[in-house]
Amino acid sequence: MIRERILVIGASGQIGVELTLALRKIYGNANVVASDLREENDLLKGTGPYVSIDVMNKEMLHVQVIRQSITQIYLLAAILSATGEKNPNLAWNLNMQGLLNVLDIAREEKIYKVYWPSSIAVFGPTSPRQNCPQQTIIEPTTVYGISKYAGEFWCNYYHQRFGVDVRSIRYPGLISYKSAPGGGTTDYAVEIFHEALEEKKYTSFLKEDTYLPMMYMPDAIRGTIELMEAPASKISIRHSYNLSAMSFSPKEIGAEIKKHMPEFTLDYKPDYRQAIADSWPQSIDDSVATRDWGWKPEYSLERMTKDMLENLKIELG
Ligand code: NAD
Ligand code: AKB
Repeated sequence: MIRERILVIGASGQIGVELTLALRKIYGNANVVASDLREENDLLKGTGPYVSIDVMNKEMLHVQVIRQSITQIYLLAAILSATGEKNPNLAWNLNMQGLLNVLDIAREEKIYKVYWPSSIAVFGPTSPRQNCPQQTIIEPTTVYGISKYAGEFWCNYYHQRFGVDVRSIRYPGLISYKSAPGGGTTDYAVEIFHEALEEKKYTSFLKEDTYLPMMYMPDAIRGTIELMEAPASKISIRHSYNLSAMSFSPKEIGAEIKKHMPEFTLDYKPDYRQAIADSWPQSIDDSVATRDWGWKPEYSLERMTKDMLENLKIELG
């Protein structure tokens, strides 16, 4: 049996913190190496090894993979949709070169498994808006979406051509209380909870009726680990799996928060992120993930809202 040594790249980010902690529970603290360009997140400090890695520096990455005897890599470093529209070159360079560096090293060092997330941002205005299928018209209009779609093809290519066991999920917008989101269009659905508790009001940068696919972080972490632990024979999609949990609009999440905090008020001031949101589907068909490896979400809008408010209240004191 292989003794797993896992490298998480981008471990100080919104997903990275929680995924690293979850992987450490399964594989042991010492066997999950967290890495990032920025400093170690406070929640990770003292829980296991941390190394500073710039995924763009292939040589440095390669040295660390060998030195740390890495058997699996989770690549989370990326520029998200909103930041990407402000700096398209940076988004394209990091999202593409970072992935190619990891896939190349995985091939050369015979890394056992690679995880790389894609996004619902691969879909564009010509994709079906409701229950967007696994395979459909995909014409993204953001640089982030273009980079994710190209990345999906690179993952499939490295699997077909070199046998790299790379697996991927098209996450919807992720909602969490432990670590802050990093420059996406769906970030309003996290900010709204912080502002509700701190200011009792929130101004949404998306219009009230903008429906988007969303997921609570515990579901995303569980889904990621379930995909990575599934037997390779069950994985029919080597591009990236659609995954879904809930869809809601700013007005709907505001109403759900109001059930717990009647004094909460919400208004709207749409900005450049509205056009990004309008280019994405409102809901996702994830039946292929359910069929292949048994995916099933656990959190609804109601359950997530209750959990977010309870936990954030504790965090904010
Ligand atoms: P994030 O921005 O919160 O975290 C990314 C981390 O990568 C940051 O800590 C950053 O410092 C690090 N990083 C940036 N450049 C780096 C570099 N050159 N070398 C090493 N580290 C670097 O992002 P996230 O929300 O945690 O997203 C992780 C992945 O999941 C990304 O690929 C993202 O596209 C994807 N995703 C996220 C969501 C979401 O809602 N959070 C949805 C769909 C897909
Ligand atoms: C973003 O809004 O950019 C991300 C995503 C859906 O990929 N949350």
